[in-house]
Amino acid sequence: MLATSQQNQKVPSYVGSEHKVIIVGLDNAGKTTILYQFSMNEVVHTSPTIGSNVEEIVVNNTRFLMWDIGGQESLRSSWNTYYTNTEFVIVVVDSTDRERISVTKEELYKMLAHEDLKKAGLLIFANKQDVKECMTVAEISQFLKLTSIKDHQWHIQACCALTGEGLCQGLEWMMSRLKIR
Ligand code: G3D
Ligand code: MG
Repeated sequence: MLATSQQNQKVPSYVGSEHKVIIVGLDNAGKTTILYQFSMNEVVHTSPTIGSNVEEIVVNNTRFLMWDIGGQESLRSSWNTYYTNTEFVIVVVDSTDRERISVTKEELYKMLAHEDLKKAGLLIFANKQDVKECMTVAEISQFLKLTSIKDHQWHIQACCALTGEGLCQGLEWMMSRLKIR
């Protein structure tokens, strides 16, 4: 189901333009691994992202331009320079990192309040579900108070970026949101 732009897929005229997606989350959450799973379907050795990586992903003839934005503290203040025209925000959570989930929460609500993200859909990947004793989707949802989010469409998806498990379901949710607009 996943394909990259290199495969020269024909895009029917009704599909329209590309959808801009930004992938955010704290450093070490798994953002770059997820992006490369999407773009190459293989696990790569990653290094902390300086600045940003961008990949075009084509799923069932829908094109997503995905920006992987560095998550180190020094880079978080520049996340907003990427917000213009963003249709989806993917927040990657390291489900093993109980200490910093509160930082994720803070960054999440800051983003949701931003004018340029008013209409953006929110996909949360609860990553690293392969690790024993990680936080479950229910725990993360509760901690992030997701049910209180009424002004954005959102979805939380358990995943393991190393194997790719759960990633397609996340993309499918994004596709389903595009259809009902
Ligand atoms: P980032 O881009 O959000 O900073 P990376 O995160 O994609 O660079 O990943 C950070 C580390 O977490 C990497 O390990 C990566 O292999 C690991 N990782 C990513 N996803 C998963 C997952 O689902 N499960 C597990 N167990 N590990 C994951 P290293 O050791 O290369 O630093
Ligand atoms: Mg990275």
